[in-house]
Amino acid sequence: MATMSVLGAPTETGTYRRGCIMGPAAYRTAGLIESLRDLGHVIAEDRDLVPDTVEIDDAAHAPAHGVGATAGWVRAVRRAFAQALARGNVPVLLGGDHSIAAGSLAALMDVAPGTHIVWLDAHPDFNTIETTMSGNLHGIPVAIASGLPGADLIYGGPITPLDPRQITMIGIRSVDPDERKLLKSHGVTVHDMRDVDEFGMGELIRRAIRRAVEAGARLHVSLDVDFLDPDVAPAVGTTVPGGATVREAHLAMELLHESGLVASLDLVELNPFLDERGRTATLMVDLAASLFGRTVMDRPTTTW
Ligand code: B3U
Ligand code: MN
Ligand code: MN
Repeated sequence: MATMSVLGAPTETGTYRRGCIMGPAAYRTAGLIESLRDLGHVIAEDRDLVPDTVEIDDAAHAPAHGVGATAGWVRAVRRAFAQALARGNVPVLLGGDHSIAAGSLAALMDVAPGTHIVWLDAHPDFNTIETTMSGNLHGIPVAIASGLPGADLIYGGPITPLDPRQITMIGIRSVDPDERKLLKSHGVTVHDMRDVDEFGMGELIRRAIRRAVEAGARLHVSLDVDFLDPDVAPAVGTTVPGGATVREAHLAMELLHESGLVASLDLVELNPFLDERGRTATLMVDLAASLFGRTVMDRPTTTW
């Protein structure tokens, strides 16, 4: 059983669409804390973070917007997440938009630099402050945590960059042209939905686990609501058809749990304003429960 730090980051500065600010409250309303406790985990802290005050001239970085505000959140998340890791806790970061993962990824590299990243998302979020076309900073966290342009600006100081070869992305189905080039040149393992269809979710997750086992690494899971198909998870600003099913997502979580390697989690991009009677929040809570040990029957699914 784990001791956990539940850290809320109610932010929406990385998007144009409002509503993610309600994410942490919706997870709690959907029973996240009780679900984790029912599994035997200890919740050592459960709080919302407060962003740093960062003065940046946004206009100088257009089309990027909300740069200073996002930097303030990223820095606060990085500190709190690193502190939780250093205490030996499992941090569970509740977004907020995905820009805050720049904080969790940097914290991981501060405290546990070998950690492998399982990025479950419709998007790779591998734009830089220079390549972003939308200007939405939820599209840049992986790139800047890897030290690409925008890192100095957002972090305001040095980071230990994430090696992009430590990342496995699954569920990808929307990639910008420059982003595609960057993913290839940096050696990120990207499994698009075609891979999911062709090889199956179980096999792709097993490959990510095997890679981590071979490297002696632990795993961080970053779960974007839009990894899921919008039919089952409508509460997200950037819906992309053709996402993971409920069953695929649960299988991914169960296998990751059984690896025994998962040491931290981001739950991001939930926009409760767009939800239908809490169904997306509830599904995300159920997936978190699977990731942290809930099973239907009391047996492991398989081995790798
Ligand atoms: N790649 C696009 C779209 C996007 C990224 N992340 C989300 N949407 N949620 C961008 O805006 O950078
Ligand atoms: Mn994302
Ligand atoms: Mn996404």
